[in-house]
Amino acid sequence: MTDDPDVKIRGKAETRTARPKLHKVILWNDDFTPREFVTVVLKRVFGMGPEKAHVVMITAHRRGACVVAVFTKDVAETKCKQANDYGEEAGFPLRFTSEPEE
Ligand code: TYC
Repeated sequence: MTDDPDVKIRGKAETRTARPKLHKVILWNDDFTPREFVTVVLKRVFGMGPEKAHVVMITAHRRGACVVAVFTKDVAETKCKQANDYGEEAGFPLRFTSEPEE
């Protein structure tokens, strides 16, 4: 028996369900990165269309941060690095982070 909520009990046997936690990518606002640059990065790295990229950018701008999307841990970390590298190469403090979903 177990208290782990990821372990489901079916009948007499225990069935372990491999359900790796998803990780959310968060975009943080700053005072220096141009809005247009943020939307370009969202389109390139996260495959967003222009409207969605604008909504995510403006949400981070107004509220301080915005969840971009959720991915497996590896994909979330890779996309954060790609997006942060774009900002760094252009000399902007644009910052994406990732963390496990609750
Ligand atoms: N606040 C920036 C500006 O006014 C734009 C911006 C939006 C930067 C979202 C980062 O995550 C961000 N130029």
